[in-house]
Amino acid sequence: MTVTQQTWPQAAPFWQNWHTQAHERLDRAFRQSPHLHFDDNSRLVFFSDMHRGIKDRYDFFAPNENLFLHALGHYYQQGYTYIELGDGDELWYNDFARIRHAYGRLFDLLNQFRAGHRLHLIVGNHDSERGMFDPMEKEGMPLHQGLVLHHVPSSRHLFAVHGHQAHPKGDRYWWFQRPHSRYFVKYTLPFSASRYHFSEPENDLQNRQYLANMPRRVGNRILRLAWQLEGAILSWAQQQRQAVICGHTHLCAFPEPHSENPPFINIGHCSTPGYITGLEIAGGQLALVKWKANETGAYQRTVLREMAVTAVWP
Ligand SMILES: [Mn+2]
Repeated sequence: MTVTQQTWPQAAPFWQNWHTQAHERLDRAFRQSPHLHFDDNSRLVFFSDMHRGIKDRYDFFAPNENLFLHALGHYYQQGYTYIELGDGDELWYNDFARIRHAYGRLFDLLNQFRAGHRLHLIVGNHDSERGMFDPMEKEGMPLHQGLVLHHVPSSRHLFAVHGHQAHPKGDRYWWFQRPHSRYFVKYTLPFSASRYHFSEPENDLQNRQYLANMPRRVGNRILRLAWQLEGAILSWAQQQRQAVICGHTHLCAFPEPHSENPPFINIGHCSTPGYITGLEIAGGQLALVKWKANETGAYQRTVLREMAVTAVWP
């Protein structure tokens, strides 16, 4: 398979070890995930990686709040079920109570989805102040490791998971990593305000996304871990013959039409000011979408790429 060969030199024991451990964690997440059945009348929408903070200078979702509320409000009106695919909240930097207070309107909307049994929360690494497999909840609502989506008419499966399970070291050092982020990294990276802003994905994903506001070569060095991590998920998807929908790396991915590669979808993120990306499943179609303001300031939705659910395994 060409995709993983680019990112995973077979000879290096480190990579093999990483993939073995990543696959074990993905297996475990898969076993712990509840199942959700859907058909061609179902409407599902996924967003991830808002990293909601407390609207301070480290909260890059704040400028997107109205855009996100507009998009999610649209899906609420249209009868969609909302699946938050991890890293909704930035708990490495903040306490949940303060985030909840800063984003009252957004949590009200989430509670409206919840009241209609139309909300599912999937855990991301930043949703937890503890280890990744520790039980977690938000306002009494459990966070799941993932969600196994069954398309009833075609009996095809899609596995929705945040994707941090494929990180090489897992989160063995969470007790160090979380406080280290909160009390050190946050204040000592003068470039942090621009560091994780990503270039905007264009129609049909023609461009490769990069880290904006820094030289391309420097950004690519930082992104290398993201590409390698996706390589670990791809090889798991291939071995398990399991289509995957993930987030975590903030980089959009969607199979090309008639592609031989395993169906691997990354829904992108919502924490670069100016645009958000997500995934819709409706009418038996998967569509990677982008929302942003047009020249007149009106919020607009564009489909970046789409395919039929039945084309997931050709
Ligand atoms: Mn993440």
